[in-house]
Amino acid sequence: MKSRLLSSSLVTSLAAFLWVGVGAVSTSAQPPSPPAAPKRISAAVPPAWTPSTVELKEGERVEFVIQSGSHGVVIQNWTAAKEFLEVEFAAQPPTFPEPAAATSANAMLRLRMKKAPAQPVSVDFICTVHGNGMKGKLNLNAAAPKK
Ligand SMILES: [Cu+2]
Repeated sequence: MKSRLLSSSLVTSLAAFLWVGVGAVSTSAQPPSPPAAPKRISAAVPPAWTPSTVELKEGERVEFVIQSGSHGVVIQNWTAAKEFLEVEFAAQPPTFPEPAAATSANAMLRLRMKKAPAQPVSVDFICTVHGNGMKGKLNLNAAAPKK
């Protein structure tokens, strides 16, 4: 990751950046496959994420949706997580470096795992409304060994 300067400009350029990224990301090693439906994490009352842990592989997506109640989602330590995750959709613009998409809209946030880490990484998230009382985790699978 480059610098703070880059982070601050991400707020305004995020949308454009993402669309460029979606179109431009392809390597000679892997042909692009059609995107599968995103995995789904529901927020409900009493405050909980269901499921609270989701595994992602490179290219997979996860969507945070409100089932009942009022919730938001904050990806913790986004500065590190954004090396592997990108925001595909946010009901409200994320605030970098710690993105928060708090809204009463049904779909809050959709992330795509754009890159696999060399070692498994786990990314914690909490609710903007219920804080540490409503925690969850994304487990990012490590890249498959090169052949
Ligand atoms: Cu909540």
